Amino acid sequence: MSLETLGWNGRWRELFEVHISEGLVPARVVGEHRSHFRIATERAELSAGTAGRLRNAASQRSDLPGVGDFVAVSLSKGDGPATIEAVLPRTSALIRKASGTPEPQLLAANVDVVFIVTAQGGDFNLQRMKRYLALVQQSGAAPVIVVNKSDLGDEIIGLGGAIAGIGPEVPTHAIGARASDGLRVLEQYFQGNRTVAFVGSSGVGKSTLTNKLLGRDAQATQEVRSYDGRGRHTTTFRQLLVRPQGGAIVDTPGLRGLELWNADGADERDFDDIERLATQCRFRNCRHGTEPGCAVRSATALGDLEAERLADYLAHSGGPTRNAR
Ligand SMILES: Nc1nc2c(ncn2[C@@H]2O[C@H](COP(=O)(O)OP(=O)(O)OP(=O)(O)O)[C@@H](O)[C@H]2O)c(=O)[nH]1
Ligand SMILES: [Mg+2]
Ligand SMILES: [Zn+2]
Repeated sequence: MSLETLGWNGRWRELFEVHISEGLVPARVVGEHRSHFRIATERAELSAGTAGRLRNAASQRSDLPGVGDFVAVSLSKGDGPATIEAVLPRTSALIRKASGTPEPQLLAANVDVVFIVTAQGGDFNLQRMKRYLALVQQSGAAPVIVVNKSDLGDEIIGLGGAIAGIGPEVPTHAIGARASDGLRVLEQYFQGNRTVAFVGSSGVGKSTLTNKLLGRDAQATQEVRSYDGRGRHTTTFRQLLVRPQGGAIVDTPGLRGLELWNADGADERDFDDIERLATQCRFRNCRHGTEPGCAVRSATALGDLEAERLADYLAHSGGPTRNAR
């Protein structure tokens, strides 16, 4: 795969020039995991760590590499992981400054367009849309509102005034991802190998739309819960997926933190996301305290899970906070 398909262009070539003499290779970060990154170079997709020098120079966590970053890497001679030596200056940065997280969290870098995805059938919430819009407007990327699940009705489009009130200049498209209804209009946003990130509540169909626009089933999707129509936090890692037709998609997990301030506070009471993470802990009976290989603690450290929510969960489940004496 050529770097151009990944969004590489004259700007990046120029910025990378200083690293050529250092023997470094250009790459894009396509995945962020607990202990490592996945990067794509012109030749291969590889695992990578970050150079200590880079970690020491970062004044905050969002300075460190994240999904979408173009980076300069040194390849290992053997089978070992590559090392990210430098992050090229970003054109945009989608950064969440949520309550409860210790530091600003980088959701995606070098994103040109963000689809703020909502869905017919009860997801729409004007306050939440405004928070998403603020997040995008601060990032340097262009916002686009995508109303999914057209087969379930047209109540949101009927509320046209409310959406227009958010920002009249924001393009809004009604689509049905599952039946591939109206997807062609979205192609324009990928032109010139641009990168589009999808944000929105769990269950609105971000991964379904990702798969349709990629033309393959790259991402897992899951039915919303029958009793309240909410999603199940199926996507747990941010990932950049390259489209064979050009352009890239950053699929993201539903942003719990942005929903915490819902008027009804309902989101604070269910912990599906934490229980899902807990299935990845090394020990079945992990109490998410000091156990090694705890996926829940790792998610907190990565900023994917708010420390506040974890504390709330532990208090409800009788975890280590309650029992710590
Ligand atoms: N009725 C209807 N359902 C859809 C449509 N698009 C997606 N869905 C369904 O909505 C459910 C959730 O879809 P996902 O793509 O997993 O949602 P997501 O936004 O990625 O959710 P998270 O990964 O949890 O953040 C699945 O059962 C999809 O089949 C649509 O156009 N109409
Ligand atoms: Mg998903
Ligand atoms: Zn654990």
